[in-house]
Amino acid sequence: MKEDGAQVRGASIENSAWFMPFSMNRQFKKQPRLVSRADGIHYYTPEGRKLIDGTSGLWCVNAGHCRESIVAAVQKQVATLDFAPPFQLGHPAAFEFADRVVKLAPAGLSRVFFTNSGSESVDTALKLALAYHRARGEGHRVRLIGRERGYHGVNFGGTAVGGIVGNRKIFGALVAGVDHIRHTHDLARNAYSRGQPEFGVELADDLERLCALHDPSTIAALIVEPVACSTGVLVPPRGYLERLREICDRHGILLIFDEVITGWGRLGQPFAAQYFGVTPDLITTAKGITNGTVPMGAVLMKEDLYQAFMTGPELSIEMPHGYTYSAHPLACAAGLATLDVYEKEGLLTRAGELAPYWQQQAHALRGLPHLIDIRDIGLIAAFELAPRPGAPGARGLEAHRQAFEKGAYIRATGDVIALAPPLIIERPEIDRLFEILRGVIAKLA
Ligand code: PXG
Repeated sequence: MKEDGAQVRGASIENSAWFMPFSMNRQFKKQPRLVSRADGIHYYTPEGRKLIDGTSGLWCVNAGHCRESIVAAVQKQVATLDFAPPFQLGHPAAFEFADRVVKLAPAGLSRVFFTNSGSESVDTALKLALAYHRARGEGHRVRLIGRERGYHGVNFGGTAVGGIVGNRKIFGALVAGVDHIRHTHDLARNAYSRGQPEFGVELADDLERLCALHDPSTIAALIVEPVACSTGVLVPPRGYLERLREICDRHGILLIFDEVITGWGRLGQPFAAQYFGVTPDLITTAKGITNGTVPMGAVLMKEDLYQAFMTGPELSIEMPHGYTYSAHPLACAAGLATLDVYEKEGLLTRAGELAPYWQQQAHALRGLPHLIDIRDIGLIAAFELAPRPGAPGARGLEAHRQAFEKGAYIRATGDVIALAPPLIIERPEIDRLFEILRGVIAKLA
């Protein structure tokens, strides 16, 4: 089997039918990078080369790969109850898992709607926000506000409230009535911040600008990632999320935290809401909810949101929304086993214990060529490279490829390298990951 050829296990990669997501299909298929096995914090290539997983897969395998108890739970479930319809029927694990999930949520977020991905969670939360206002006689609240450089998945609602031009521009008008507040990234004032940057709390006031423009009574919800991870790890300035909460309260706007990445222990608390001490009205999540093993997402909501739907005749469907695979038995089994691992191993708080060391080792790379910022929070770090003149993104891509050769899987979005390893990582492995990254950055042209 060769990695750089067109043939792996008899399958032609170069001419493969697979239209790969968010990938450079033609380039990748000529020079594929494959993994065929994983264990703990490592991936293995088909030739058996070991790679440190620097980004927990795609920010989802928080407890590390192929954990025995999760594997066993999924195997047992698939052989017992492979599927159960979630509309007007249930299976025990769905109710048990829902109750376990909300126990870990910030106080007051006591109900959960299951989906199959982060994108579905986001669109579900946006629909819940609109329907909630309507149920309370405030159907005039129809606008949805996102933030520049936000990523909220790829469905229509999430693409519309998202703030990445490349993801939006080719899909037409998307969803009507959407606007965006400014992003918080400010290298001039905040480069090389450790944890939350000092400057930028006033950027939250941009929400007041949109309230003045549209009238707050037309705004249903604001959705933000507590830390915007996909667009290069943008850590919120101190006081910023608190101020967003105040402004939303002042104007009756629902605040949605998109915690698809920041949920499940990434910052040292089950959710970033608890880490920052700011409680949103809804939380969207996915990924780490099943340790990435079986697709699943969830929307957590405050009790009064749920109760607003539980009115009207009892013989009515309170929420005309849901998926064939909502609360899929395999996902619930994986989720329950995942929560057991998180709890037994203290993983939902472990990032807090590792963070000081992680931060110190990350910032030790300061001074390498082309590096213009290092930022971190919890068990996340980002390294921003100056774009190569005339070729933005080239250095990031090159770093990703070189790291793969040198023994680490890392993410690059544009010229920002992002790291977020499994929460089971040990200090010597952190050292190894940064050593590989140091070597890679040092050699970039
Ligand atoms: N919201 C947020 C905040 C996300 O990070 C989604 C929604 C969508 O989730 P699904 O499960 O539909 O993909 C995400 C996904 C990256 C990367 O490298 C990040 C995501 C997905 C793929 C790659 O930063 N986040």
